[in-house]
Amino acid sequence: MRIVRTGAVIIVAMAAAVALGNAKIQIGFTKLVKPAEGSALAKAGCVVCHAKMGKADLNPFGKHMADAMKALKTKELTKPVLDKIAKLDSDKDKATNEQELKAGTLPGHPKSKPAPESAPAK
Ligand SMILES: [Ca+2]
Repeated sequence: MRIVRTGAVIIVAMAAAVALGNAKIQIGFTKLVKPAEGSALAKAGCVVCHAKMGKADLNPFGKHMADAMKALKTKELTKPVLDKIAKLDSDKDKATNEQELKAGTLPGHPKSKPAPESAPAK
């Protein structure tokens, strides 16, 4: 019984640590990207990088970000991390991550993308 309880405490503590780590990344993201108020990006929260709210699974943008953080040997979301993945199109919707972040759309979800009229006029 005691072992089960200790195991449960460890699992809860680990989940809290993961949630805190993600919150730190999310705060860093908001500071760096400054998503426009009311945009899909501002409202998305965890879903910017995760497949679903409250789930550990990363979407394609989250995976690229995690790879970039690993390559740069950091556990924090920094500008060099964002710069490293700026030119990628993580969700393959023909808009780069940088374009999506500027437009306030979700770079990890192909159904969320900048409106075509936001492209520069010729
Ligand atoms: Ca995209």
